[in-house]
Amino acid sequence: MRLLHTSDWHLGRSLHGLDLIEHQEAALGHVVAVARAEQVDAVLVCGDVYDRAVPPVPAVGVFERVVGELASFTHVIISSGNHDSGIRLGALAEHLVDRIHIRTRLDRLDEPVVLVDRDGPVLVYALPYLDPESARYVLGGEDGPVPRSHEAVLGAAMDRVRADLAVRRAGQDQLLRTVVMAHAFVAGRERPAQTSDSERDLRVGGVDVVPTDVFAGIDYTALGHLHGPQEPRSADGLVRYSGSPLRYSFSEAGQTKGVTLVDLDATGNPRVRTVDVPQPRPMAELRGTLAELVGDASLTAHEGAWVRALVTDEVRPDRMHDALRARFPHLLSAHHVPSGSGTITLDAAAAAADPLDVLARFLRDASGVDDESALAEHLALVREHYEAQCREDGVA
Ligand SMILES: [Mn+2]
Repeated sequence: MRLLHTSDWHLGRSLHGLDLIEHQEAALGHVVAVARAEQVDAVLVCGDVYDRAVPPVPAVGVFERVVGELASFTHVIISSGNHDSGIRLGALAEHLVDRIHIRTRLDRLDEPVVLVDRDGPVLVYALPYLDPESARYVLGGEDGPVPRSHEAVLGAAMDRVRADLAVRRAGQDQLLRTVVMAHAFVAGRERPAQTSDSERDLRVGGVDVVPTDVFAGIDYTALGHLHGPQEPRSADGLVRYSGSPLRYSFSEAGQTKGVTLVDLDATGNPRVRTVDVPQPRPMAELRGTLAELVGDASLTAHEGAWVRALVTDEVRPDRMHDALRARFPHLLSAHHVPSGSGTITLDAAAAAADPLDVLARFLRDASGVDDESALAEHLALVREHYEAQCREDGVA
């Protein structure tokens, strides 16, 4: 059985103010062509179909065209990510027949899509993104809700998957091959994950990282969330991120973007290869004085790229943007970062981590309060409201 694994389309996303929808449609057109040429049995889309809960109209149009085209020759299995609104993405999903399978509901996550080839069935459990705060109640048993963590809710979901598998496997000798789709921050025990700036933090709800062990016993685990393709180390079965089809931040400038093709043999052994998706433009982050950036001959290669410029002059040069744009017409962002200055740029602060940590640092610095327990009280209140708002916005 041959599967095409992709994720994190982020339809409707812009890049430093640049609307990417045409590039997204072109990239997904390429994905459709790969699926057709490789005669895949199914395309797996592992969450973050859209960039936000209420996507712009052109993004919905691209989704409809791409999925419609895929469904004309193969199965499409779609699950929701942390950027998607499960309810909106999953509208009518219960009434779809035939080749389009959209899985966004927590109460049915243990019902697999069953694909069949000459070697027998493959069960695809497409888990929607699980928000720890709400999922812990749905997935709890007689003992009450499961702990409020990504590992706990995903672990509970996988317990349900294994229970379903046990029932299906009981009393039959046909081998049941298994695939799980999930959207989470998963890491192997010894290998740090490679993150990018365009992934929205999952720290809301506690520790974000989920160990690969939760997917033990599954032949192939198709992940979404991290935008760089990678394989977290796993004791058994193969666990893999396909990565996004396009670069969505300058931190991804060096990543090769594509899709993953998975061949499951008769025993469920997966063999993977990647197919690159052509990118609309190269991307480059350039650092130097304005004179270097506009004059250095070695930068000629980047003139056609989407450029982020970090200008290191001691004093902010006049008409910095105009000068840069004259050389790099596709300049997307330019910042003045005087060398040797100790200031934290907004980018560095934002990338630092948990937005609540950033706020805590600010409160400590700005209020001069050194009573940590008073601070903790404020922060608990802020966390409560922040997380409630995230849930309401459908971003967590
Ligand atoms: Mn994503």
